[in-house]
Amino acid sequence: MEKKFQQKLVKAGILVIKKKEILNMLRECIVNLNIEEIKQTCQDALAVGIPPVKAITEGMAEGMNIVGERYEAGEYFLSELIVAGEVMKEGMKVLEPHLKKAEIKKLGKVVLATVKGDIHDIGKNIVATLLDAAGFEVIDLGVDVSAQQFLDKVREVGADVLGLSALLTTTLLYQETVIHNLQEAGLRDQVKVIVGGVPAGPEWAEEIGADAYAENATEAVAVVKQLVGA
Ligand code: B1M
Repeated sequence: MEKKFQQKLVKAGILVIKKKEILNMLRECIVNLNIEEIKQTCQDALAVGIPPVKAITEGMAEGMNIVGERYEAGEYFLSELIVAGEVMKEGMKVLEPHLKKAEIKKLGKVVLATVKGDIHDIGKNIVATLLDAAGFEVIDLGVDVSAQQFLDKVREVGADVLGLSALLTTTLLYQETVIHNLQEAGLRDQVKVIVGGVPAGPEWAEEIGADAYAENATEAVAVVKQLVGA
């Protein structure tokens, strides 16, 4: 084998290992609540060519899952959940500007929020960011949003899609309430509804009369595109 070619292979191999290492480091920064190093690690990820979406979904978000498991196991407490959320948000500050943005927003309008009683917004924010980057106009209403607020905004902006995020088994039920209220208000036929969040699933979406479910943010973009026929 030609020496130059061999060297290229070695370089490529090293780069693959480096990328894996940095994805692990991103995960570890979240798990170890390492707010000092998260920004630099995100910058390192970009420097070695890890796409920002991958750094979010296969790095930091994986760390969040581990934090959740530790919380469930009684190894972490609420304070750790809060700090993990802050560490992830710091990382997002570095990665978000590097997500490629579609120049013209013409795919459709999406009203999105976390439902009433629920203040988890990290996953919902990622969904919003990726939809925005894919060319949707995203109207993010934030967290703890009531059915009335959803309805008002859908009416006001003529939304094509309504996105309901819920992370708690208790607040999951509120997704159904919003859909019910849309029906009552005669708006259900005008807007497609997508639901998401850890306790949701395709069966749940079907049960409550949503049009779609997505497990993660990248899937959400694909699903919302389908919903608007893009
Ligand atoms: Co909370 N929390 N939390 N928490 N928290 C969970 C959800 C929990 C599973 C932890 C656990 O026990 N393992 C548990 C829920 C249990 C249950 O209901 N079955 C829980 C609990 C119990 C609580 C409190 C009740 C704790 C307490 O006070 N005793 C409390 C509730 C507060 C409230 O909302 N009223 C609470 C509070 C918090 C913090 C504020 C401290 C913090 C949130 C900070 C913030 O969001 N700004 C927090 C955190 C960080 C978590 C975990 C650890 C991580 C959530 C997260 O950000 N994940 C979480 C455990 C876990 O999920 N494994 C947990 C990373 C994020 C990228 O993923 O949010 O799943 P995720 O979003 C994904 C997908 O779900 C999907 O795409 C996203 C990106 O890929 N997706 C959508 C989300 N929304 C979508 C919408 C879509 C489509 C896809 O279309 C519209």
